Amino acid sequence: METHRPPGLGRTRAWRSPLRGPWLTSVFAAVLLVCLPVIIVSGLLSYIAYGPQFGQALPGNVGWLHLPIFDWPTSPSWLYRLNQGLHVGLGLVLIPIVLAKLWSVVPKLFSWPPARSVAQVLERVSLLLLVGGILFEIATGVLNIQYDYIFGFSFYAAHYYGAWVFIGAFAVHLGLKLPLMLRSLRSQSLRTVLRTSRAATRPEPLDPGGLVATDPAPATVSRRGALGLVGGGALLIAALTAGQTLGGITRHAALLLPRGRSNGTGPTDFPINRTATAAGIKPADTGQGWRLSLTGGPRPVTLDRAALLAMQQHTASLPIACVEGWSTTQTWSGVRLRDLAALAGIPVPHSAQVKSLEQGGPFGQAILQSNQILDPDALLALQVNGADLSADHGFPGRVIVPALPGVHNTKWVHSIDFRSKGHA
Ligand SMILES: Nc1nc2c(c(=O)[nH]1)N[C@H]1C(S)=C(S)[C@@H](COP(=O)(O)O)O[C@H]1N2
Ligand SMILES: [Mo]
Repeated sequence: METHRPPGLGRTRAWRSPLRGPWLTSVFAAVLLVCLPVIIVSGLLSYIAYGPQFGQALPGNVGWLHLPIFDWPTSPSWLYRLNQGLHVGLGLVLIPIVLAKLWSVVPKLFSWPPARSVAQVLERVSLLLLVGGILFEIATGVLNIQYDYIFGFSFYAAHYYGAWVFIGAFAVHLGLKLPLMLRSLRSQSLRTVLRTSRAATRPEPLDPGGLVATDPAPATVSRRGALGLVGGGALLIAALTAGQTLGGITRHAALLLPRGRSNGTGPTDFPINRTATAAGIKPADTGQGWRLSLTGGPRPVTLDRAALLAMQQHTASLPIACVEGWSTTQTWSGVRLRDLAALAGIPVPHSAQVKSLEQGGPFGQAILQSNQILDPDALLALQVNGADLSADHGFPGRVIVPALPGVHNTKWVHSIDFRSKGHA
């Protein structure tokens, strides 16, 4: 086998950087080891927040990959905002570190002979799933937050199953490599590396894993410089991203994002996910003739906007937090959902189905849990920041519930069907 090594493979002249070695790889690995579990857990929590118990988490039927289901809480109100801010924000920030880690182990990709033992074949398959999995999750995630649906499959299904492929491979990889990572990190101190200039940069001692170059070229950058470059890249992405979650003036720095900067002026200047026009809402349907119907009780109740405004109004400062990471906190006023439930004759509903004037599609309807209806801050909002809702933000009325994923804060509400326990 050794004599049949194709030119350019393995520990050869092709990979001559004197920076490569177990220590450098382990530094990147340690950062990923701390951050990836946060991304994994927040991703899975987001799935639960969507309400799989109502069949409204995507993908719907995941067989034995289903997650434990619990009622997503309504408090703290920023829970989903934090969850998605971490998932999307940290996911983007880690991209330079993932790329650096891959660069640091690239000779392994070409190791020769390709299959020395069964154990090695298994390890290489797990690496394929690991690297393929993370690149797939990054690619689908980035395309999704940019609303670039160039792929011909469901983003949610792909991202969910891709995540499980990655999680499995990550667990295997961790089991195989954790001791080596810890040993390598102890091989030299970060402080020493940060004090070493380019001229004084030497390769790490040759390692059995084959990361260190046998024929190293002179250093063109110090390890400190390389760490600075990767860390700087991560910080730059953080600076260009954080504004979409933090809001306020930081929103103007969110240059990478399709939503998140300016939407006109005045009380309704905050991000719009889909405009009324895009959703096919006709002004005629939201004018004088608009009625809200409440069903599920002994008899249906129909209210116009004036009747709703005549009910007790409640004001709450609540975020809209989109699954795609952007969020915005505004001051909403309107009627409590629990008051509407009582009016409909179901004071303690088990769930409620909210329907929009926009029929069908992923946004046309949403089902709310009992706690999401009964929370004192859960509203059918009629106004925001003291002004009537704009057409794009859901006039005549929209749902706004603490900690609810943005997508379920239905705009242009048309009807609410309150359901008691045992409803089919
Ligand atoms: N009817 C309807 N409701 C909707 C949407 C929509 O497209 N149509 N978008 C949802 C999504 S994905 C989010 S994040 C929020 C955004 O609200 P905003 O556009 O007022 O910021 O509204 C939700 N409610
Ligand atoms: Mo959203």
